[in-house]
Amino acid sequence: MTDKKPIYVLNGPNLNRLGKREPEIYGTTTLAEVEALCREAAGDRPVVFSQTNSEEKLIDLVHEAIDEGAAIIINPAAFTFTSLALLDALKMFKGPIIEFHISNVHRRESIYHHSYVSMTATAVMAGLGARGYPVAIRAIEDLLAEQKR
Ligand code: DHK
Repeated sequence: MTDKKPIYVLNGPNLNRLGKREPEIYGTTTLAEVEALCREAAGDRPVVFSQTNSEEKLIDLVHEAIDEGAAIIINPAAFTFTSLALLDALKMFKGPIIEFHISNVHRRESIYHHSYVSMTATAVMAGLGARGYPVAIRAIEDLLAEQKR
C-alpha cells in the first residue's frame, strides 16, 4: 500500500493506434505495452495511464491531475502544436510536467516545430521512441525526490 500520489501519463490523438501507425516513425510498440513499461518503472507509485482523441477529455484529465496527481507525463500528439486550451490547463498544474514525443519532432516537418505545451513543461523529451516513457517515469521520480529535499 502506498500514500504516493499518482503520475498521470496522458496520451493524445491517434496514439491508440501506436504499433500500427506509421511504424517507421513511431515504432511497433503498442500503447498497452507502453502502459506496462510505465507501471513497471513506477514501482510502488500509482500511474494513471490514459489516451484520448478528444481535446476536451485530455483537458479533463489534466484537471483531474491538478487535484490528484504528483506529476504529469504528457504526449499531447497533434494538440501540442494547436491547443491553447491544453496549455492553459497545464499552467494550473503545480508539479513537474514532462512533455513527451516518441519521435524527434524537431527533425520532422516544420508544422511539428512549435509546441505550446513547452511554454509550461518542466522538461521536453523527443526522439527516444516508446522506450523513452519509462525513462520519463524515472526522471519524474528524481524530480519529485528533489522537491522533497
Ligand atoms: C505524436 C503525434 O501524434 C504527432 O502529432 C506528433 C508525436 C509527434 C510523437 O512523436 O509522439 O507530431
